[in-house]
Amino acid sequence: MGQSPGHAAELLPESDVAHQQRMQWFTDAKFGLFIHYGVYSTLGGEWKGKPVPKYAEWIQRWGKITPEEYIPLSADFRPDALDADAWVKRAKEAGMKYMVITTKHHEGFCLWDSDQTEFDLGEGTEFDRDILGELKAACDKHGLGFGTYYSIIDWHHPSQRARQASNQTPMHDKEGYVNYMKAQLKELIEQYDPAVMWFDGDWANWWTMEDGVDLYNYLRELSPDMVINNRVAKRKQFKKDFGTPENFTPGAAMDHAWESCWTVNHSWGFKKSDTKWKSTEVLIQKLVDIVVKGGNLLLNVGPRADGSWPEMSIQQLEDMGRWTSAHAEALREAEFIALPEQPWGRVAQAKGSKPEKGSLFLYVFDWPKSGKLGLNGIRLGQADVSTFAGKVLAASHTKEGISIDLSSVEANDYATVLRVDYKTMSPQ
Ligand code: FHN
Repeated sequence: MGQSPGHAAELLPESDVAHQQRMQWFTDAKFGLFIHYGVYSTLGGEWKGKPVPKYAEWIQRWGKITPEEYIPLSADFRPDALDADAWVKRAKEAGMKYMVITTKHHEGFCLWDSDQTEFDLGEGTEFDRDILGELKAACDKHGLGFGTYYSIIDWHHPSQRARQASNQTPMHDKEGYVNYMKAQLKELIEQYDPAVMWFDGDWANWWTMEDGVDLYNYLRELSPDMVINNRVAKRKQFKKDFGTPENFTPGAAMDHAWESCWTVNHSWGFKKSDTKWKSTEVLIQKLVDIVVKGGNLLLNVGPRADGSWPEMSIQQLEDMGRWTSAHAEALREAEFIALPEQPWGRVAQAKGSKPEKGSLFLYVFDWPKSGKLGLNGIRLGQADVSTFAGKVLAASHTKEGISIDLSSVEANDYATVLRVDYKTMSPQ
């Protein structure tokens, strides 16, 4: 699956059943927390007193910071205020089921004490807590999956280090670097047993599909149940274990598992000047839009270097949590149904629905001025019942589909959920 023709390396065999079983928790999860956290968090997107454009975790590149200037900044990275339990509780209360943290972003700094490098949060620094261990323990305690992000490009490793960080890192010793990655990934697996290994940086021109397949197989043997994202190889062609659209939501369901990552403002890493906070309405509607198409939303927060979160992101997650807990069924039970686009919002079918009996969830984003909701492209049997919070709503057939009377429905600010239970359903 996902390999280009004539490709030498083969994925280790896995039956469809085994694959589906391994992936089930992930596809059921629907919503996860992404965390971008590293030495760049100490700068908050500013260099020498001035904001640097673009993503804060890329500041080394866009601020033209040399390795000699950047490396010493790691001494300022002290997550003293990091409260793993509080981070994970915020995620849980927002309705998230897993988290993924940047254990090594492009800057090359490692958030755990790696035997492979000194550029890490570990021995030799004044900070001697194992923050990944704390987060993993908190995830276990609160029932969330723990995931580790790992960048393939590495601006610090001697095989790629240059005067200036770049999009295409030079490569001087690929074999040495691949061994380094494998040793580090083994450390992560042995120490933290991640449920997800989330790669990035696959666009490096020295990284091939074959390298990705080899790494995938290596990891699969080390951790048979771990879920691995498609950026382990080349994201545009490789589909296993899940696709990773970024700042983008596909128009329909896909033939493989996928997770769309978005951030709560603009930058992934903490950036003081970034005020492009997404509204709760945008975030909830994004979550619904993704979930009805069978995907997961991985929503990113960029904590400050000390481990505290910007107030706004705490607020955003709390607001989302109020909606997700009130509409848990309409999120957890949603399955893709191919229907024409509905101008007012989204539609999903409830798990296990069949043409002869089932339910639909309607998520109303834009309130129809007429007070009547037209569900187009569908014909239902006579005894079909549309409900809102247990109240039965009047519904009638129209030329286009059905029309539901919303006069007794109280609109929700973000997305109002109705349920339609039908005895028969057919396309219009
Ligand atoms: O370059 C990174 C970026 O900094 C961020 O980590 C995002 C998250 O998916 N991924 C990369 C670009 O694809």
